[in-house]
Amino acid sequence: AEAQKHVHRLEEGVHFSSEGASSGDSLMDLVTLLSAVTFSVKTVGAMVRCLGLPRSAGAKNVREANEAANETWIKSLTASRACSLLVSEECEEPIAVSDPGTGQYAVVFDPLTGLAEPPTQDMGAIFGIFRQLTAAGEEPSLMDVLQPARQLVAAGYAVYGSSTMLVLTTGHGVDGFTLDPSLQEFVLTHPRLQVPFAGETYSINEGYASSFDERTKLMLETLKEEPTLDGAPRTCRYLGSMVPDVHRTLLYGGVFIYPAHAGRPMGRLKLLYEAGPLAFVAEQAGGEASTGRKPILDIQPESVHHRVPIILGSEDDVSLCASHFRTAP
Ligand code: AHM
Repeated sequence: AEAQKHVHRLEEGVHFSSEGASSGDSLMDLVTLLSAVTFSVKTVGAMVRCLGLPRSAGAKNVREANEAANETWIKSLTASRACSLLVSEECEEPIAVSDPGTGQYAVVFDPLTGLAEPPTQDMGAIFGIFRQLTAAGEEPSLMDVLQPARQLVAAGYAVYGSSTMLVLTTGHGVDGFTLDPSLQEFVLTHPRLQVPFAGETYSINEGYASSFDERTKLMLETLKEEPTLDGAPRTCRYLGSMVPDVHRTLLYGGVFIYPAHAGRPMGRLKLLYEAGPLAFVAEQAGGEASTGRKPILDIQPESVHHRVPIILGSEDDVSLCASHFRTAP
């Protein structure tokens, strides 16, 4: 019983308010959607643990794993009857939920990111929930998801690493939950997560250095030459898997960067279901996220797979990096 006192389960840990949810119905729908997200994360997490096993009942390769994860998210969100529109990184077009119930929400998600063949690194999932702009009872439209990330009602990510973690916000701070495999419950392990003001690591794929523009090259030089607030040199940490790279950055401070470069003039990461929800989490935890010129949260998506460069993490480090992009060329 003493141990049980310290176990706060997911339902008890999330901070809800009726702000942004105009009725009790929509608040209930939001809770239902978060349950569907939790179910998806548990299911995909179990599949991910079996990847690479010769006679795995689940996915056998990257393509199958992505398909299975996508199907899991679509099925559980659809079954919630709490949303009308879905945008997945795995689907070219948005999916209108044919039987939306009372659902007034649109959900954007990347069901499995960072998956490599063979599966040698930690992976993750990212999601964001918007309140639909079209009136109840009307067909959902693209406008329901083409909203700046500042309009998100909830967002979060799952890390499939040494443990499965779910980090989420409903716009009232950020909480982190760790899956207790024996209970199959998410336990509140990181309440009120706060990003340190400054950190010691930077996270960027330096392999592209020769194709960075002058500003990005200068930013990188600054990170290498300018000591941290403690006077220590910075350390580079890059897994090439965005969710664990961002998770480490949020927990310990520092900066995660995926810049534009000659091969990817808009960067690689997608605004709607990668950069936007992660930026929302970062800002809710006291960090920052910018393209260098503008907060990620203020970018108006032009399409569902719109890409943006991203600099995300500790306020001091993001500001140092972004200072290289703010002046006229
Ligand atoms: P995707 O948009 O094709 O899913 O790729 C996203 C992943 C991120 O998890 C990771 O940060 C990035 O691609 C790594 O890209 P790179 O190998 O170019 O450094």
